[in-house]
Amino acid sequence: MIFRFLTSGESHGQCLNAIIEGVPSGVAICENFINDELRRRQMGYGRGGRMNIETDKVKILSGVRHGYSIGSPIAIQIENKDWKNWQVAMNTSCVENTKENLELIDSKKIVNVRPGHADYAGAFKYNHYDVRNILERSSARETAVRVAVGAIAKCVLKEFNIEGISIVTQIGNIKAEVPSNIFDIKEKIESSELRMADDRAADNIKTLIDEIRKQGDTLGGSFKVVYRNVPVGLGSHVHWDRKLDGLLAQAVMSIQAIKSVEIGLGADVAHTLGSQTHDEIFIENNKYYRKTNNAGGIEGGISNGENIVITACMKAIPTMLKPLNSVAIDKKESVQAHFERSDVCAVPACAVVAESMVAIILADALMEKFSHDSIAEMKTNYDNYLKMISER
Ligand code: EPS
Repeated sequence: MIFRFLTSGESHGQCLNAIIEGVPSGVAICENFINDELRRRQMGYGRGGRMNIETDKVKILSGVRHGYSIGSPIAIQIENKDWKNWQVAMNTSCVENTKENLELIDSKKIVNVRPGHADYAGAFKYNHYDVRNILERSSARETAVRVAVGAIAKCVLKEFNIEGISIVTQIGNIKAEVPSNIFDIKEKIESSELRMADDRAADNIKTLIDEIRKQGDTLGGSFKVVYRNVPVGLGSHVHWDRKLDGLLAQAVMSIQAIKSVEIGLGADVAHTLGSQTHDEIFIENNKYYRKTNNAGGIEGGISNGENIVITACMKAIPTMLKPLNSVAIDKKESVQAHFERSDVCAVPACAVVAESMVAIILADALMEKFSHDSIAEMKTNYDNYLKMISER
């Protein structure tokens, strides 16, 4: 990959960090835009108390000068406001061995693993008896900094007029109607607490979330991410690890709690005839076009110029007030799973995270195809390529 990044940070640690490498020089990057993206991720009906504590803001520490990338690695940081409540329990240094400190650290220790979370497998893999050492990093808090990285990828995409959107399609057993051109209703989606355009479904879902919260349970759902103006020719058919659909699926699947990722028709291809699956190609005034986009904009691992359409499903959050049967990994006893403040439903937030992950993969694919040292060089190559394919 050319657009590479690593993140660090624990959910209740001091901050989240990322170092991003590969961003071409000359890309306009401003903190306000990144902060707007961070705000979008923090919204959503069904969130827990944590979102009242955090107001995520990015600090750009390097790689950007006077609002433009300079080609060197970009370091960013998001402070955890909740850190002030965790300075003893999560300190990176040894804390004083006072009775008060020891009791506090002990009160934050978790041994009753939550089924569905990384607790159980992580405890064995990393040899921990306090699964806080696992959950602090496996927490979806990490997605805040991914959205900041995605915002920088979006700054690259903007230079090529490529833009994305996400919409929630289902929460629990309630499906929402999704209009065919969701870009036309962008404002409606952005102003909806559930990232939906279907008011009736949204009202029913809010009632459902309230009920499920009272029951001490949680909800999952699904969402769609669409990107438009993606040129034909990103990704490649020649190797498994260069296929655009494979890269997108991995990136979206890597988001906490995602259990399925589909491109275009997705799972429906299993029962759809070839004649109903493949998007016929037409020509008019020397221009190729399609009437359908069942392929979700990707054929043979290469973008085909149509919108990139991805649907993903998020499982219900495993931290539940009504706990499941589980085990204590210290005493080897049957217990109820641990509960700690959490969200009832985070599907709208997850949709924004997926938009960000898709932006990262598309920006990377664009850089692979059109070079990546400076945005000027990239644009020249891009324009030449468009001219070349239009003359064929
Ligand atoms: C999360 C648990 C909750 C969520 C958190 C993800 O955090 P806390 O334990 O502090 O209440 O709010 O999500 C975020 C903090 C976030 O920024 O999205 C978990 O266990 O995954």
